[in-house]
Amino acid sequence: MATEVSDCLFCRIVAGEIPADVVHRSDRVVAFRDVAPQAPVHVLLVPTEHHENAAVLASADAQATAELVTVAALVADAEGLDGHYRLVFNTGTGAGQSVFHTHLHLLGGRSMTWPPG
Ligand code: DGP
Repeated sequence: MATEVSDCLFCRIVAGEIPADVVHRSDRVVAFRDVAPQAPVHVLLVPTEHHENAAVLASADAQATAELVTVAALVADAEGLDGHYRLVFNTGTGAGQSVFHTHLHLLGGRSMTWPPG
């Protein structure tokens, strides 16, 4: 069962209380399109249980952490990205994290530069 934090945006999307364009759902992971896409394909993969960031999730639930990555690969295939995509966990405000429920960004469909901004 998911642990829900009532004022968490992504907990509310997981619970279906806030609409989202969901592309994959399992017991542990929900994937939905980012509302402000930074690439032609921009999907967020979130654990159904609330954890503040990727490191906290990894300490609490290694299986869910791994599933974020494996589901990202499935979604990338379904979106026709042909093995070319970027996965990003922003951690902390200084790194651009704005929603404090772990989420893995899947970005693809355009060429990407390095370093990221
Ligand atoms: P980050 O900045 O790494 O914490 O990423 C948060 C992402 O969440 C950002 O790319 C925009 C996205 N986002 C914010 N609010 C919503 C929402 O209500 N629905 C959806 N689908 N995405 C959202």
